[in-house]
Amino acid sequence: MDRRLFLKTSATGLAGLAITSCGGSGNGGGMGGSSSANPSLNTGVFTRAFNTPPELVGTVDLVTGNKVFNLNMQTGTKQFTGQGTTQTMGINGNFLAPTLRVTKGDVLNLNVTNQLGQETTLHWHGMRPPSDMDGGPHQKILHGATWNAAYTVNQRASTNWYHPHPHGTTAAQVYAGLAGMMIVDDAETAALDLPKTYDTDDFPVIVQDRDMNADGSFAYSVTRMETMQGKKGNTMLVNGVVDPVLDVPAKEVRFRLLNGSNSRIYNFNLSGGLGFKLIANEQGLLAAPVSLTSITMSPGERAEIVVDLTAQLGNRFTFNDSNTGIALFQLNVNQAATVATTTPAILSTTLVPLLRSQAVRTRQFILSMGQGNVYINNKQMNMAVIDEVMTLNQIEILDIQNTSNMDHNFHIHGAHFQLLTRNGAAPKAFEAGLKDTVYLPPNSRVEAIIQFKQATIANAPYMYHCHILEHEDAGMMGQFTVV
Ligand SMILES: [Cu+2]
Repeated sequence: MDRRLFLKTSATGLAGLAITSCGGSGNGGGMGGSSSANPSLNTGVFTRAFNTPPELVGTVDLVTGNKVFNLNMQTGTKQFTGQGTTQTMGINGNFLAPTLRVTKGDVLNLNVTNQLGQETTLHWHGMRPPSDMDGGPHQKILHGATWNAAYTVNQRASTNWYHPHPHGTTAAQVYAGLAGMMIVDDAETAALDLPKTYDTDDFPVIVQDRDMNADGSFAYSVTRMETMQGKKGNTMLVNGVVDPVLDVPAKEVRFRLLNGSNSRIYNFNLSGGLGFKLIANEQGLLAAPVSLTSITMSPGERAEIVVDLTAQLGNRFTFNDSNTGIALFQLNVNQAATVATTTPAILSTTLVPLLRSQAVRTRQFILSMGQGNVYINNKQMNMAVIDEVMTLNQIEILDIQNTSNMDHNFHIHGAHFQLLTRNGAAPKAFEAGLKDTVYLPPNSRVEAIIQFKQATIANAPYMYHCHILEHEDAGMMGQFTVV
């Protein structure tokens, strides 16, 4: 897509967002190239209730046995802090979306109605539906229309998410609030002694940053520089709330972390040096827990962590981002536990690593920037061009290189991968396991091994792209078929 067209469609996409009190603020409003001039509204004082999105388990169709979900993509308004009101988008609500809860083997019937007043799509990030049910840029939903996505859950337990994916306007729609979690359960995880009671000891944590005016309304603008750097704001939301406090029992607590931001990279930790165990990344359980004191996450990545608060009754901790120094939410350990859990030392015996020796070819993806544009393999997304043709069931190495001086990452649809190397060395333990999104810091390289197990449907290619959404919209995306 050419640059002017991109800016034009972006502006259209943003038309529904209020830009209130943006004049005369005296802080530059992001002009002049810095990514966000508005100061953070995070206060370090946690007064708002933690928001756990409602869980939607679907209704069982008595004839087919399918699980039916009705999802309404709608507009709304919301006050985040102060008196400022922002026009928002949400699913079955004003901002964000319900957590969809499904089980391996379920046949899903997702009825998605678009009431946004603009074209959209709805993509199941991390799920593995047939390509015509993927919700990518080709499965357009016009305003007023309902799209039915029907597919069988054919993957292990994992924390996934869903968000719009229309080419050129994804960033604005996600920023306005269209994002939700999609959790898959299976027998392997059900049998483990892990925290697993939703909203009691198992919590979604969707982290997003927003550029906010002093009154808490969104100061949405995307300058050319912001497009190149990725839109960032200095105010952090957790499940759509600024400065929330979460009351938790004195036991192991599980957090399903999602970096749902357009472009910000976080490095999360807990106050007081409190460590945690990483038990899963994007595509489910690791073989064994990995003890960490911090974790880096780029947009679209997920991580499930267990924090042991058994001996912490009466104490409070903050969950922080060390990249900005901002405390995102507070844990208030104020309840005695009624049931304990003990995270096992072995989590999964079903992870079968793909081996370099099994790969029949290496396919290169070069993420680059130049003259204010973003590229993969020196090309920009063209809806009419198939960039790569994969062979069904073939095992390949993806050699992914960021040759620019800025952050990127790489997400692929319809398949998952394992890292072989990062900058020539073995990947760190926290990047073990199955992934669908991987961070590429400036001038870095990863090798990932992958098998394409799902043939594409005609006229419905899968996507690969940078998940910095401004980059994706600007064309840092390609399409592939599996035949
Ligand atoms: Cu990028």
